[in-house]
Amino acid sequence: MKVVYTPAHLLHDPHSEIHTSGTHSPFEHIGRAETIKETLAADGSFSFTAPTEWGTEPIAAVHDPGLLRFLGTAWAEYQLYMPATREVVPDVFFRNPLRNKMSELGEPESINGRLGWWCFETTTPLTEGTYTAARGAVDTALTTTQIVLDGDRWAYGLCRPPGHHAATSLYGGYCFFNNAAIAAHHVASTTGTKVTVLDVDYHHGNGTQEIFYDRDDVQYVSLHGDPARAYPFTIGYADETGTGRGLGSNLNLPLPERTDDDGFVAALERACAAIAAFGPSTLVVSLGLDTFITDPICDLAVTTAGFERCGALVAQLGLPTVVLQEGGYDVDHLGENVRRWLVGLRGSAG
Ligand code: OKP
Ligand code: ZN
Repeated sequence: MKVVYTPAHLLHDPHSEIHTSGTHSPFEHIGRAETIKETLAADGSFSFTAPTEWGTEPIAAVHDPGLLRFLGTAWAEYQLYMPATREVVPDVFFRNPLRNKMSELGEPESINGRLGWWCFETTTPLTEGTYTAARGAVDTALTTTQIVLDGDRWAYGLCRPPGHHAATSLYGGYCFFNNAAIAAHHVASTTGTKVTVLDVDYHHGNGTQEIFYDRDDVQYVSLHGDPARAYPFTIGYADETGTGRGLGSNLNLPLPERTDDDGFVAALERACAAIAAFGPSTLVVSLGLDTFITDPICDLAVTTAGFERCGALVAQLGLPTVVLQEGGYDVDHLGENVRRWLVGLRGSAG
């Protein structure tokens, strides 16, 4: 199986994150991608390749061009206002009720105002190299997709930073550009065929859902911690099934606390049945390993053996499969959990 990796992710290197109302070392850090790379390299059966450059066009096909522009210049602009800041985070967010009964406002002018306009939460710092790293993750996703479009049965893109919380016009949740959505749109738009994004990360992929919510050519299916208790709290409920032409092509399967291997696999079986009914040409998997039993910020109880079962179940769909990295924060087990999921997927096919 081919693995797409770029060291560009090392340029996104925040030193702190706001966590439980205090500061904490970031859960989403460079060591995550490095341990995955090292574990897959040590296995010996994965072949590594670097991404090619895809430019901004496939990003602008999915995201607001304003978001793309903002992320490209925000760190440098902030330095003019407040130099020598390592992490740039908003201190005010635009919320609709602020301007209740008033005319709609566009993007504000000042850098602080714009941060709160394009970002939706506090745990996604911009650093000097963040934009380059985020562009690298998109290139990784698209190169992995191309490998599958060119005929490989599956491929794995070691995307970092992750992507599934990034919406059309918002970044947040450790995500800047929605790698999986950009990949899925690329397949749908260049082949004219249907695509499914299967999201098995612990967190609901609010960005991916929002991007495809009114479309019938891209299905979004997600297993995640119930937003009644889990991030992102205001989206990811079972009654969100799509709108307009997209009605029926969005499936959320919220899961209770401590869901174990059997519970997760049972939900994944439901997901796979819905995918088979939709009939996509291609599957894009948003692969998060933060459903793991000892993940520091999540509360499900999937084991390493469970991840292999999940990969094997997804393989039974018999679809060309683009696997893209999302979350997973128990770094001591992350590499092995990814490896086992991919071993399950490829089975004895090598
Ligand atoms: C990204 B992905 C801990 C709370 C973190 C953001 C979670 C983003 C998860 N300080 N909030 O879906 O794994
Ligand atoms: Zn997650």
